[in-house]
Amino acid sequence: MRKTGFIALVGQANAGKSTLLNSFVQQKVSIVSPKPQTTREQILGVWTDEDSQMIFVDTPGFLKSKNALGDYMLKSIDNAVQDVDCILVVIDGHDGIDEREIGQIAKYRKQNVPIVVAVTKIDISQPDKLMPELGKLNGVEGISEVYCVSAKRNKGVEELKQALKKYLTGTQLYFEEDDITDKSQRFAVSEIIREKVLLACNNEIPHGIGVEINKMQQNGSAWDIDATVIVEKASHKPIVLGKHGTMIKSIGVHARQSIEKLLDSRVFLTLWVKVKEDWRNNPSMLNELGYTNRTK
Ligand SMILES: Nc1nc2c(ncn2[C@@H]2O[C@H](COP(=O)(O)OP(=O)(O)OP(=O)(O)O)[C@@H](O)[C@H]2O)c(=O)[nH]1
Ligand SMILES: [Mg+2]
Repeated sequence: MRKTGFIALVGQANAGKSTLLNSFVQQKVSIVSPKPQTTREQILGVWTDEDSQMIFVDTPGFLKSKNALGDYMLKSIDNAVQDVDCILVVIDGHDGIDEREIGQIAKYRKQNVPIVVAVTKIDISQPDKLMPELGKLNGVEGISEVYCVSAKRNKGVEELKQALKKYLTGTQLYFEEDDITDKSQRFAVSEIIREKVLLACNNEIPHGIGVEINKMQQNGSAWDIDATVIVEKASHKPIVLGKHGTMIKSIGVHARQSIEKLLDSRVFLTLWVKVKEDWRNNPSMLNELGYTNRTK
């Protein structure tokens, strides 16, 4: 009988949680960028093999909430750690371990489930700097195991995944054997577009981006997709458009290429840019974009 269960990935923004989740399930289910707060909600990555079904729960990085979207993101971290079999605290080994991370481990002890620490990005960490950082985890109460990995280079990830299997407590399958996520293709398309905007834009713009899919239709052997990139200030619109529309055009090209891979089909993508002032505090906009509070 297979062992099954949920493992929540939590940690600071930018620690490498989504990259690790993608590496666990060997597919890109969660977008990745160097900008903090890339992930905005819980995203499940499902791995099924002959002896297990592991459901990894990606979460937003910890943040100080500044608006209704931030409240939603914090709540989704809290929801994600409820009723899981194990909490995997992801720490950026290159950045070093700080007190906030140790403090969070203490907080998760209250959940009464095993806590495993994944120190990631070891491909860019200097061993002589990493060792004293790891020393900080010695004696922290409640940690069952510590693993060092590089999710980007796929180093140590398989060993960690095998080690996590012992914490699974269920026996029922939660997903079909070939499922890799709980999210729809429509969600994946909107996230790919958001990822390309995050990669192209700097400063405060990434945090205020929303993506709405207006149309997603199969047309013969191709897909017709029409989407709106929402910005929260009028001054952001010309930046996302770029001079003579060059920026949005380049975002569109990169997004189309990734969506074609996802859908394994030709894609015609039309992108619009619209201003919705302060949408991150607007309940109906949050609802429209799918940022609605629900419990797992
Ligand atoms: N060199 C290296 N970079 C990594 C590794 N894992 C993640 N990164 C990079 O770190 C940045 C953040 O990665 P994400 O996976 O988006 O981090 P996250 O913890 O999900 O971030 P939020 O969703 O914003 O909380 C990206 O630029 C990744 O490419 C790794 O193992 N090695
Ligand atoms: Mg993420």
